[in-house]
Amino acid sequence: MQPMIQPTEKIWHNGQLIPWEQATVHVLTHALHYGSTVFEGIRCYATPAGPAIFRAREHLRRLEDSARIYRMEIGYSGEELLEAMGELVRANRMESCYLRPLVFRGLGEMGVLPLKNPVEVYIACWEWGKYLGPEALAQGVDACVSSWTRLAPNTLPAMAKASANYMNAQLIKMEAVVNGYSEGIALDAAGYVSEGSGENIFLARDGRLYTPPLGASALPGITRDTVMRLAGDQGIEVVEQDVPREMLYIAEEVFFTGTAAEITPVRSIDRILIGSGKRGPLAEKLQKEFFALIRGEKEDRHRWLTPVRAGRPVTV
Ligand code: PPE
Repeated sequence: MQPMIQPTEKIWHNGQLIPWEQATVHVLTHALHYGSTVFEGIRCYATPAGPAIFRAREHLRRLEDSARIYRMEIGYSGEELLEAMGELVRANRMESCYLRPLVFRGLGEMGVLPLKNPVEVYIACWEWGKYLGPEALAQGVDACVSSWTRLAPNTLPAMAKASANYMNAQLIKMEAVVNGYSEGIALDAAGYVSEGSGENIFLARDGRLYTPPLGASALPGITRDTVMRLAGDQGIEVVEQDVPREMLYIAEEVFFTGTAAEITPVRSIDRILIGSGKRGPLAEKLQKEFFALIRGEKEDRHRWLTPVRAGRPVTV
């Protein structure tokens, strides 16, 4: 479910914590006109050792990748941004939250060529509950195959997490929601399954998991990688291959993965029940492992959690 934003005290901007109300931009900001923004979405979870950011380094690396693709200089190292995220979570006294680093071309020249516009870096955070509704994780969601195609290769680069890509995502999502579905699944330009508007997708058949390759215009999801590793740990085979649309309908299970969506089962697609129309055993097994890890109930064997407190005093 989409949260109404609850203001926090601070937002991080170009190296400083500023009051929430001051985190505004000019109407002639380049990004507002031409979509020139790259961003991340990262969860910080409550653990017995305090708030801990999940796979922070992998998310920040993807932010650097996105910026590089668009010839943007972030101006802060991954370590500096990691430090900034910790500072922000502490300053806002969040136990858990969703972090949103945003890097965009600011106010300067007007016109498509962005190279001289200043690059602005912000990090905000807020509380974000269950992405596809409170019951989604246990019951599964109803999805449809979108009439919109995902970004074609060599148009908007799908490996960059760029705001412009989310115009396509909005078309997919709006169409799904106005037609009574929770989410839309887009095909790639060749007609193979790509991903959801804000999630990667997996399906299970004969005990094996399948997920589209990155070449199918799918975002290199961090949760996608997490699920592949957790499946590997449990001896579940994961095959990255082109997925024909009809393979969704005959799957035993389908689930979405994403930072916001976590691991969300899909119970029907185009009103065809997936398996028995309930969360399947593989999704449940992976969810159990995932939630135990992020809650700090299981040893963090992959070193995926970065504690925010870690001996640093709270500075407000
Ligand atoms: N595909 C898309 C298009 C996508 O937006 C996301 C994340 C993923 C895959 C999964 O990636 P990852 O979070 O690294 O596992 N979508 C983010 C934003 C959602 C939003 O509505 O905003 C997210 O989940 O944070």
